[in-house]
Amino acid sequence: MLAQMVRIRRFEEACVQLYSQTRIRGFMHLCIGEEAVAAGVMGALAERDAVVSTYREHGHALARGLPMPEVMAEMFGRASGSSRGRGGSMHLFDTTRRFYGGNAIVAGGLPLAVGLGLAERMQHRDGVAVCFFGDGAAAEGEFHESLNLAALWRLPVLFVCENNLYAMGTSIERELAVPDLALHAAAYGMPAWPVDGMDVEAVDQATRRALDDVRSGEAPVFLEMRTYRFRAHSMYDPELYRDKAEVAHWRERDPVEVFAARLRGEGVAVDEELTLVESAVAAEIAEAVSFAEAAPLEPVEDLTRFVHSEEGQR
Ligand SMILES: Cc1ncc(C[n+]2csc(CCOP(=O)(O)OP(=O)(O)O)c2C)c(N)n1
Repeated sequence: MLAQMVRIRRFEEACVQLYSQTRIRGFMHLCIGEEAVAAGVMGALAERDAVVSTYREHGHALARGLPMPEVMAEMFGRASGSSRGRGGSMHLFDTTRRFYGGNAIVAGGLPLAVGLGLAERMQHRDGVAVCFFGDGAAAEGEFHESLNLAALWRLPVLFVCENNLYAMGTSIERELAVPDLALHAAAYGMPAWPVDGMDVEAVDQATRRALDDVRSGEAPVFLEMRTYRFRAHSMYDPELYRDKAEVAHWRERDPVEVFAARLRGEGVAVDEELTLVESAVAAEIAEAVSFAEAAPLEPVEDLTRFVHSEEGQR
């Protein structure tokens, strides 16, 4: 889990550099600070589970197993990207890994996850549809429609709210009349509890427990991951809405540092391990960038392909 978090962190740091060099263009939202949620949830899932994400999804995609070269090529808008360069940072997608996408629409993934959960039920499979979304989604109608239907039909859906306290520049207190997100879920009759989203072990344990509950067919479950993004909302955000002191306070709870310190305290040779991980990740990133740069753009004649589904195409 530590290695996965380091991998996500370094990937995004590399993306910042590439973005400042205009080699990556368009909108880009980073999950630096939130890596424990990506690593902890994904590590607990089975391959048969379906995942729906948001526009802040690089970490989810990497932890889910999308190959880094394909993710990087997508960031570069190249044809060998996971979405053929058509989606970019916000729309990583890979059906072979049951990763049904980043989604630019706040709360847009929730109804998709409910549909995927319904499909599991109708096809007599025991996969769970896992849906990531931010606290901002709780103010959208789709959130309430989705929780209601999932609970009413007792669908195998795990709702994972990444509560990082802000919806763009709006703090949760200014955004929600009831900022306790577990209460929203409880109103629809599903088990819901808060989790320390800065602690990867807590995330892993909570997810395993929630998945057991969902698979046993009782009801959907809602987890509120209490987390924080260390960087701005997106690359264009001057961050005028929060104190530097608040950010510094949360940085003391850096999920990578905290977990490494805990392992050190338990006598695990973390630093030796981290040196190996750092060099493996650096090599992985370098290879991904070369792959992305060498990849072609989609030919113009393919512009209208995939508007309707094509047999055998991903
Ligand atoms: C339906 C919809 N409304 C508004 C927006 C503009 N918008 C983009 S991000 C964002 C805030 C979302 O915050 P949150 O869900 O908490 O996610 P976070 O960025 O904190 O990860 C908004 C309002 C949008 N993309 N979609």
